Amino acid sequence: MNSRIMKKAVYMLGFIFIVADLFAINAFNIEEKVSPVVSSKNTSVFYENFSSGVLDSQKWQITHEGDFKESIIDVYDIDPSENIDYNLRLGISTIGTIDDTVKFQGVRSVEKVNFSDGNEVSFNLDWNNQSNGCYLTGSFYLCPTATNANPEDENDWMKLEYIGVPPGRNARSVIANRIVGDTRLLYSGDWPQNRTGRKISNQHIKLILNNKSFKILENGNELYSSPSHDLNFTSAYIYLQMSSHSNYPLREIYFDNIIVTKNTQKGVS
Ligand SMILES: [Ca+2]
Repeated sequence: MNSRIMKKAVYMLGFIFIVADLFAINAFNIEEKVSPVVSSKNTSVFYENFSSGVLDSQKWQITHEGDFKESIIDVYDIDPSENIDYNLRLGISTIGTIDDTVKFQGVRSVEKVNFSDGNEVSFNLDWNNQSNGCYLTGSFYLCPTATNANPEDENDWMKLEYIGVPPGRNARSVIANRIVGDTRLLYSGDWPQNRTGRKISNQHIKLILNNKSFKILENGNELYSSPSHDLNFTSAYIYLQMSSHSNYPLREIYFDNIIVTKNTQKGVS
């Protein structure tokens, strides 16, 4: 091979490497960034940030109850910029549906999560700045039984729920459980004395559970704490749910960063 051909070959190889590098950089840029919140990936017993861009049927089962005009349960990039932030998207339109029923939908974890030894469960619920969130709910359930319908109809569970209050820009929060069919309201803020609710946005929730007690933090602040949770189960399916009354246009909420980690603290103070 003469030297001119050799030079050409070297230039060509260099060009190929530069192009390959650009592709690699682009591939890196379009990956979802891992937030500091989820830095515990390696120590978690359950971890979901939806970064694959699709709903993983090995991890999640879809749940439904009632009739819909339109139902969306998918993984969606909510970041309006060129960055990517995949979330679980739940959306319902109930225009023209049956008047006297509430419609429920969401996902349930395929596997149970054990929280008997002081695990922490955290997630983000983005209320999506509702302009009319009246009677819309976004809920998180721990429930020891599997259903593909509404977990609220099961015999045992605990839930944290946000409910949109009229005229629809604010919401309130509810913590409740059901033990052998007996439903108990644990927390409702200052509802119903104060009916205006409060502004919520992207709520970061952490539940700290052990064999007896539990505590719920909302955006780093304590929302509820009890020395005894009275739950008769120590492992449960995670349900992420939404509900809507009839005759509302399409409304969407988002969940992300569902993580269960081993709590290294002893007990809950
Ligand atoms: Ca995500």
